[in-house]
Amino acid sequence: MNSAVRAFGAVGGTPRFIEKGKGCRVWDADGNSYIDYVGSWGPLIVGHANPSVLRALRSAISRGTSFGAPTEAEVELADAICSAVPSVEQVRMVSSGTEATMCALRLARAATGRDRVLKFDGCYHGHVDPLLVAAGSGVATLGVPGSVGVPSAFTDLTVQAPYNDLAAVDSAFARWGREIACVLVEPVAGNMGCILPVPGFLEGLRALCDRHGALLVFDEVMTGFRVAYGGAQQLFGVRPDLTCLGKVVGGGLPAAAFGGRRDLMQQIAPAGPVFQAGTLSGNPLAMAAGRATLELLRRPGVYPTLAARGNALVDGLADIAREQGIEFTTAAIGGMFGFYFHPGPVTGFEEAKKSRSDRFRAFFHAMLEQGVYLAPSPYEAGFVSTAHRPADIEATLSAARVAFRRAARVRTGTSR
Ligand code: KE4
Repeated sequence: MNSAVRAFGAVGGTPRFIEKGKGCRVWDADGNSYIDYVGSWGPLIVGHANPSVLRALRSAISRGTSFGAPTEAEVELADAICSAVPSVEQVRMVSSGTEATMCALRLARAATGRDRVLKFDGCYHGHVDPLLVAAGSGVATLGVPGSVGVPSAFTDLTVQAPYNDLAAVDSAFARWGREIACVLVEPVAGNMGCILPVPGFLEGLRALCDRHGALLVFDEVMTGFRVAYGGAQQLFGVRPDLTCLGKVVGGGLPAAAFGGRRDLMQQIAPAGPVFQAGTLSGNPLAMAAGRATLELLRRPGVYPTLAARGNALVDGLADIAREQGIEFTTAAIGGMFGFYFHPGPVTGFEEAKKSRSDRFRAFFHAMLEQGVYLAPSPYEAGFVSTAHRPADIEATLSAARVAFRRAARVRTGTSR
């Protein structure tokens, strides 16, 4: 198990060992096939074993795997990212989203000369020590406060606020205004289910950061190239100072990035004094897979189709839950979605934690048994790909009619 998130800790049972994927489906080692809504936790937006991505990889691998030196491929992917993401003027490639947020934090602290960082309860930014505070995703799934092994000295400078709560952020700035280097936020929260920013939330963060001289950092590791080609910042029209990217930009291979204003990025070594390095940063194979994926995403109609698939799925689920009298609420934006066994609305971590995880558990297994592969936690988002067809959504909803009946039989409500 090379990531705690893949364990079935929240749902019980045995994780499936996946043997292959093709399009929107994966096959386990026993030959069972599943309609896949995990998509390797987001990267597989163009489906498994996409022919264009495989072609690009075959071409790249025929020239070697890694050189630890500049290559044209990494410049081309960097150009594609800078052209796509409104606030990104310069970008540095790294190998994971965790690395991207870790570097963005270091840069924000260096650029402002301040030490505190503000994050939101239920948001997850990878497993870098100072951000393992009230984190979502696997940390929430396992119900651990953060992680043992992280000295309090490493988290004492991390300020927390409830997601979607501008007043709490205003209070934090009132208390630590000149000490806060940055506000780090998932512009759509995908690590406590799927929670959209309430109108004015992102704009309010921008205004507060401007007023107090802090940087606004969008963690778009999940939303980047997922909710729109230019990410959530293009969709919501809010321009952060720094952006973290991952998942889709590697097309299923290890690649991530952080970038933003040129005056900030010029402070990164070797141009500036903020050290950053990485053996496999800009790896040619990952660059090839990322570039091929982004090329496919530039085609007309891709994002409206992803959104239509995601909306058809969550609207269908909500209709069936309503027919069966089950408290249920959903969210979807672009190709990502989430749902809660909760009457709604769910705008933050406290509400998400009150959803009926016992019913989620029953629903999850009933879907798995019928060949639908969801994330094994109520604190994760789901993803559709360009390979999901209307027939796949219909098959998923047929399975859900059975799964909701299984969930409805769970009477004793245990919210955790
Ligand atoms: P990685 O280090 O896992 O590449 O990225 C960390 C990260 C950063 N920011 C956001 C918004 C993220 O969602 C993630 C990683 N997401 C989890 C699933 N919610 C990855 C799954 C896993 O850790 O196995």
